[in-house]
Amino acid sequence: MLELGTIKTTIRETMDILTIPTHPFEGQKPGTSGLRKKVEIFKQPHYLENFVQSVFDTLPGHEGQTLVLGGDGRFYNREAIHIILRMAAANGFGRVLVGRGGLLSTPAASAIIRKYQAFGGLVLSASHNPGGPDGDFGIKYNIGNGGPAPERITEAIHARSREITEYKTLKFEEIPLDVCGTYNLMGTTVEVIDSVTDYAELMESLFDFEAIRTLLKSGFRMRFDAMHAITGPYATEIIERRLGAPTGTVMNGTPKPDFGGGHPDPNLTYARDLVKVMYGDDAPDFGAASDGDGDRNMILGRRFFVTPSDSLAVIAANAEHVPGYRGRVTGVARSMPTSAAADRVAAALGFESFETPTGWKFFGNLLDAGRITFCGEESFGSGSDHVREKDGLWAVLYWLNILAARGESVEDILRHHWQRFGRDYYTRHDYEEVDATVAKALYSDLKARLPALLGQRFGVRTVTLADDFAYTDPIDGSVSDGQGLRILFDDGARAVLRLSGTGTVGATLRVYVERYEADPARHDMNPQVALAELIDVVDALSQLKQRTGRTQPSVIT
Ligand code: G16
Repeated sequence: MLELGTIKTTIRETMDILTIPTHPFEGQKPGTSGLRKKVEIFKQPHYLENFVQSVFDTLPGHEGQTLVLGGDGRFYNREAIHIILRMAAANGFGRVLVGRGGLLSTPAASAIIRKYQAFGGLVLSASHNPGGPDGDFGIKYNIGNGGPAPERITEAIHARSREITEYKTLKFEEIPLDVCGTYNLMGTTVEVIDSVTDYAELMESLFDFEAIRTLLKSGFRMRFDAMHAITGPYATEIIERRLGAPTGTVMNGTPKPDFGGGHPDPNLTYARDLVKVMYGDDAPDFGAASDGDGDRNMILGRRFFVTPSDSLAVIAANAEHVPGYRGRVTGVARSMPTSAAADRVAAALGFESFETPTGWKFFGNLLDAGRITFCGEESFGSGSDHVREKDGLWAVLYWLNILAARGESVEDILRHHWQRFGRDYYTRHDYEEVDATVAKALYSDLKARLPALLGQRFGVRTVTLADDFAYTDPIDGSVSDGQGLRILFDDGARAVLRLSGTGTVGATLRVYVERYEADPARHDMNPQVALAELIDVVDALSQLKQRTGRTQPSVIT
């Protein structure tokens, strides 16, 4: 290990660039969406710096270019922003666009990278994971198309982090992050920008704001839960100021470093405040929530939950109501564990559909090539080619646009959708913070059993395919294997088991099951009942409950 603390100095213009010796840290491997760890790990001397330098070292040609920088405002965001600003200047970036207060939602960061044709961006977030001193922190690099870096880049960053011996920074007072303006950081221009206006204008260019305004004036009531996270200022500007919803429509709208002590994950378990309103007496017509960094969304009607898989299908099926998408849908993509509902829409309406591994980065090539217009995941993410991230508020506005155009309730829209395309019953069971060794053994044991499952019968179903999902990108031919164990049955039902790539404690096992039901007379079942048999098959094959010692999943979505 190198001795830390010996500082070499060189001169760049009028200031000292400090070259700080360091040593590699274990485990700086980006997961499904960047590097996510406990705050205390990130706060170790040199930890964040090593990762950032590893990113810069793998980006040839970044000198003189523009970097976008911002985060979801969680604990340690501000310190991290200053560390990165100094390093970006010392590494020769020409300009850094930083969100005011160091804040940028993930979709806004993507929009800013694209609008200002930046070289790339660093987004500080651990998404929906809890924040605060004992919570999680995270960082990821987005490329010039505005999307998460593809695997070949994240692998190069990881490789670099394993051999790093020094990083560059400089001595500089902190620049004032809370005031928009342009500052000279010893030769690098730092622009503190307000991304809310840019983002709101992008949304106005896609949706029929006039129709939504009329809807909101007509007695239609809605609530949006920002979960004390980054979307608050964006939602307040768009939903309350520009669309005229009453003050208070946006709940928990002030971002807090610890998300008010909550878990900023928009699902029925964690978005408690919203769920209480939407399932209470006198519930509004429409409810929605977004997560820590603003890229996830949950859609609710009055006492009615829309699964993310169904939401994507409804979005794809209703493009003719939405000005930004009318007449120009080329295709739709979903992650492998997401239900096949969107595929059915694509087949019926005559556009392409794709099945990619979990992770938004896998949509980037298809979007860039114009092969898809919409994409989404079961993990409460949906988006389009307007940016290269999933976009929580975008989905909410898309739904409002559909509601305004169709004049039906959320529930009626879903019921009519199922009548037309059939219903894909779907659920996901998560087992969080499982002992990592137990989880890995369980996973590899099931994987080893897969070949023997072919042709086996489970109740009314026979296995037609059992494999570890591998994906060949149709655009660049790159292959990503080991993406999740799947068991397909002859009636179109399916069970999937994956290890999450976003948790920070132990391992999270995810079980996803679905089955198709064409008959509208059978569209009223409780999904947990409709899918109980399939859940039992996964449990019997993997011995999940016995091996993990869990009787219940931590979260059911
Ligand atoms: C991230 C990724 C998504 C992925 C989700 C869950 O979302 O961007 O593509 O579906 O994690 O991944 P996993 O199942 O591996 O935990 P986010 O909102 O956390 O950035």
